[in-house]
Amino acid sequence: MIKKLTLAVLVVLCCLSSAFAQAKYTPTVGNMAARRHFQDMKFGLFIHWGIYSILGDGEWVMNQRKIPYNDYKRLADFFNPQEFNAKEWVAFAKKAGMKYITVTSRHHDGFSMFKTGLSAYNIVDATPYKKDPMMELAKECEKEGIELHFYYSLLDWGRPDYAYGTTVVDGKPQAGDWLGYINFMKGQLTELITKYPGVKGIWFDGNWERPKADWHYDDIYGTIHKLNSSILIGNNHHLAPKEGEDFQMFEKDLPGANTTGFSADSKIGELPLETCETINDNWGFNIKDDHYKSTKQIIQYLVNAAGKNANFLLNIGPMPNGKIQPEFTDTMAVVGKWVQKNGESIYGTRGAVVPAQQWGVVTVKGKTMYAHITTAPAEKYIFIPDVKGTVKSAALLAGGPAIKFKQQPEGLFVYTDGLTLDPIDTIVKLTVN
Ligand code: FHN
Repeated sequence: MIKKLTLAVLVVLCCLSSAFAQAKYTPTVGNMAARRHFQDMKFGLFIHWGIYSILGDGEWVMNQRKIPYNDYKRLADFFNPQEFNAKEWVAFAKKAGMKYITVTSRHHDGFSMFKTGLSAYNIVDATPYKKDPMMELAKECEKEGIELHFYYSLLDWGRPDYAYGTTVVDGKPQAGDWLGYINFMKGQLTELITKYPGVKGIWFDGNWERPKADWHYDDIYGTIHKLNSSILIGNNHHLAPKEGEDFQMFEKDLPGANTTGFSADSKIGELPLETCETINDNWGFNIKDDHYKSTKQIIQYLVNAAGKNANFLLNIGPMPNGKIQPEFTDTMAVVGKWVQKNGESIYGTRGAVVPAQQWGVVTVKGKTMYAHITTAPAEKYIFIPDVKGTVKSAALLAGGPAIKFKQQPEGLFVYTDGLTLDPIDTIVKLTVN
């Protein structure tokens, strides 16, 4: 009798627990369309901006200089970005040819750069600025047709419920209030998605700090998708994608590479891809960092990312007054000119159709292939393996006479002798039947 009862209780419990678990994630039709659109956009602006910007030493300054949390919090008292102008930020992105912005709504220091009812430690309630730049940005993005994604840190260096530094046992940190913290995040994410117009994506970061914790992603991702099923969720956990995610991201490396050590376990999955990189060496504003990437480096990063079927999210760290430094503006104006001229070979294309070659990469849109020659070929031709269909014509995207080519079963030879190669990217446009 007791045995039968125990069995019955077990069955009920099992049913209950499966009712609580989110079923396998099936993206909606709207979500799939959003993914395609995301892939078409190709180029985005990443922005790291917070109270840490005041110290001009990157966004990890509190942690790296071992500033006690309560002392660090004082930065909020003098964060007053009077020069912030959402129009300038969005115009910067547009001029550079970027189609979306991913901005830090809350970084690891736990400071909310938006008005939240769930913590007084936010830009409206804790700073003399008293305004919400994320709202300004959201409105401006919507007006200008730029997509807005929010970066959101899972890791928090200061909140007692997160209890930074505590050990994780059986998926749960030993100190703090883990479920309370998860609920706090769900609450903030709900605010970000429901109050800010036109939000299209959430970019999580910080899982790597507690890789063994149960982050309750079923619940967190489920909450987001329930609020808006088209929202694209990505998580910078440096692992293969998890159930419920809509795109896969790579940090400071193209998909398949691992120069940073972040991507050792990032097996490339089936989702849309994105890779992020800094314009100098830092994410957040660093006053000493003048190791700026050249326009050539940035353009080639964009081209190589597209060739590997990934978006390129290029980061800037605006100054504490809200201004973008002129070095970034100058560089990106040049990049923007290039994109304006050559955008047809980037936007709306797909990559990884042909593997990257010694001379460069290939992007594809419908029946058009674009061979991007970024390194002078060793021979007087480039070879594109496994071309599907019959190639009808070849010419420089920049214009000019037809280019000689020869198609064989193993691939296509495009002859480059007689061409003046562009030191950044010589784009050969090929039409295929
Ligand atoms: O720790 C962060 C870092 O500050 C920055 O936000 C980058 C962006 O990809 N992500 C983390 C490191 O993986």
